[in-house]
Amino acid sequence: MIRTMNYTLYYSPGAASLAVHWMLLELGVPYDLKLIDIHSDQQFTPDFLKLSPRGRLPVLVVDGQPYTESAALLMLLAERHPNAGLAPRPNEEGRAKWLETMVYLANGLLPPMRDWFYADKDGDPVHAEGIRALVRKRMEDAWTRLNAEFGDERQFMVDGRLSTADFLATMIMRWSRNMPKPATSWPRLNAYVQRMRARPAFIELYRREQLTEWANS
Ligand SMILES: N[C@@H](CCC(=O)N[C@@H](CS)C(=O)NCC(=O)O)C(=O)O
Repeated sequence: MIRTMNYTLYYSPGAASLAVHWMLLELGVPYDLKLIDIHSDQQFTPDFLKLSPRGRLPVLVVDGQPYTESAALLMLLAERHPNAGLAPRPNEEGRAKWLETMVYLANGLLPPMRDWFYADKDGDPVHAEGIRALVRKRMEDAWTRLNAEFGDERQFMVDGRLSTADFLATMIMRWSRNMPKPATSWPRLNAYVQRMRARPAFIELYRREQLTEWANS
């Protein structure tokens, strides 16, 4: 039984922390927010490296213990707040699809998006253009597939219900906004994004992270 609910999120505006921040707002739980500006390399200060040894965001401190990996943090929060219904429970309808979708997003889409932004830094800059060309193909194939899966009726990533997968997927779609073909070039994904961005928690997230780009007009 979980006795306390004490959260501190280390974030940088628009970074992989965004999905976790959004979920905390959807849950309506109290949390502390600490800004680590990755554009001024604050992720490499000795104090932050104690929390996240690779210097990566997000970090969520849960009851005094730091944890990383956005997808895992979303799943952890869903588990700690089961009544919010942001993940199907074991044996509940949609559970298998939810697991599949979370792993697909974390395994199939987060790594190429990191490569899109960090090809020069994580690898040899000589190969960066080739890496980005592959990422572009992977992401466009993914958007094509997701767009087809959405059909005309489906509202959410896991049919029939809002879940952690929506915060993760929307964040990844947001990161594609300056790619040659962003996710919103696909009509059903565009409609999905419009719905997700209209959520009051998303609007509040933008206010708290002081984001403006890629909002509903
Ligand atoms: N798989 C990780 C990716 C974490 C990640 O790469 N975060 C980026 C921001 S989006 C970061 O910390 N960048 C700073 C750096 O690598 O120096 C997650 O989803 O949490």
